[in-house]
Amino acid sequence: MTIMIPQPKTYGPLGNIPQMNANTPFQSLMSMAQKHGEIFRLKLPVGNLLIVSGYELMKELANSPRFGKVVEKTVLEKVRTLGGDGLFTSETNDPNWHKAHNILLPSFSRTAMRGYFDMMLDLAMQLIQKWERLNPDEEVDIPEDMTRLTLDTIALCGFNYRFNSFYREDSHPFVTSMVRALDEALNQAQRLGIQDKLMVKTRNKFKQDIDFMFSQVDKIIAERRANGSQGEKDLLSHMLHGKDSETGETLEEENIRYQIITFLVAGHETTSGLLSFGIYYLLNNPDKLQKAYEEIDSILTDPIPTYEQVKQLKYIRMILDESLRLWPTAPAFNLEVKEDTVLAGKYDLKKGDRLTVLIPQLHRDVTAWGEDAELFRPERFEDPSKIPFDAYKPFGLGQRACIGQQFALQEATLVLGLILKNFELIDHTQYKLNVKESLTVKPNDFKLKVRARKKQKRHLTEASGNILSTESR
Ligand code: FDE
Repeated sequence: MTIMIPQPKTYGPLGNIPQMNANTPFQSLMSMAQKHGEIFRLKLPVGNLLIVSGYELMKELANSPRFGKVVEKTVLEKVRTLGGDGLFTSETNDPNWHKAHNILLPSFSRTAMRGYFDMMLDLAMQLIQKWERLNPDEEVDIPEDMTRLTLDTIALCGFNYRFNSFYREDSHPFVTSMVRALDEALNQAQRLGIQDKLMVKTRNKFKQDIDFMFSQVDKIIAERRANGSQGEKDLLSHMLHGKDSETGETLEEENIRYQIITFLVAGHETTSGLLSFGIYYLLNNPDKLQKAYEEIDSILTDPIPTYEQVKQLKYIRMILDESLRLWPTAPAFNLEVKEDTVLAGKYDLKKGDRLTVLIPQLHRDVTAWGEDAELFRPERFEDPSKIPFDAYKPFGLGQRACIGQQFALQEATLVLGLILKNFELIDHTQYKLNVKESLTVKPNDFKLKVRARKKQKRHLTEASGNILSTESR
């Protein structure tokens, strides 16, 4: 016997629009999920959606070929104007997805990460140096500086290009165009077709921004082709020379452009949001912060950390894992039902139905995480055998899971480690979390002051420890 999938009350032709806050759609969905449960139906101008957030259902969705990623008609299709047939916005049955996936997988493997370490460190040190030079009363905008860092890191590791965001007040022109175009892509997804057609000026600007981005990236690719490789270890050199192990084919020029734009889009806000949430949670959990400082002080003993040391930062990694649990910065992904089927023995689904997995709500399912699911507790990730993996999907699933996972985690571990090694963070506004949404989520208007850590004091306590031990001898 199957049961009806619940649906919140609809308002005639408006369907469920009145329940959606246009600025915080994910948070609207989260509160509806609390009310309507593991799966519910929504009627929106873009069509009917099924919103899924239950552990029991995910066990099946994550492990069955009856479900697979689609580039849905709302948001991803708009982002496709920028990302083309790059990895993120291509369909799984597109030959270019397979080719690029095969060619790029080794570039994102765990072992490949060592090759990016020095470039990541270069940008992390720029952040540290900027903060060291601030006057005591100056504030740092955490998400803004984290975005400078992650964007510059993916550009340097991606195609050996420096946006030099720490040396400018305003964004690099490419970044301005990218941010504006992404914003407009999201706005288009929310506007009705007719409204959209009327906005001629906005549409022209959108086209200009995209043309500008394409021309800039094409120039970089052409220059690299012309000059040949100078021993760069970046993604671009892998893309120019890599061959698909199945077919022996290489990537086409236009596809390489789309991949580069894809990495910039996918790799910056997600990782910067992760770092911002991590810092937010540490400040609000002093005992965890203390534990993090202890790990940093015992492992990052040299001024410049090594790749091996960063790999040893287990507690920092757990902090990031737990931050991604409470606020997975890419908060949803979409699956299509491949054949008529029954989900979890109770819900009828039809071929072509679209499922949206609402990750933050899945990550708070008490049946997987326990009654304290809302609490920040990195210790959940201590013992891998105790992690309910089907209820933990910050990087999506299956073959379409995030290719940048190791990259993002290595970068974030290094940066959070270096921040804690060098600074004391001061929450002078007693910040209350307020989550801002775009394609990703991040803390809105989150500002702190930073002070160099009093290394002096540590030496003093160490010294007095010595005195004590001499005395007690
Ligand atoms: C992807 C991804 C995902 C899935 C989506 C869907 O399904 O639709 C997710 C969920 C994610 N991703 C998430 C994330 C988070 C973080 C922190 C990140 N992410 C990061 C990064 C970095 C980089 C570079 C990246 N990322 C990238 C990417 C890509 C390319 C993709 C697509 C893949 C395929 O093949 O499809 C993704 N990412 Fe991420």
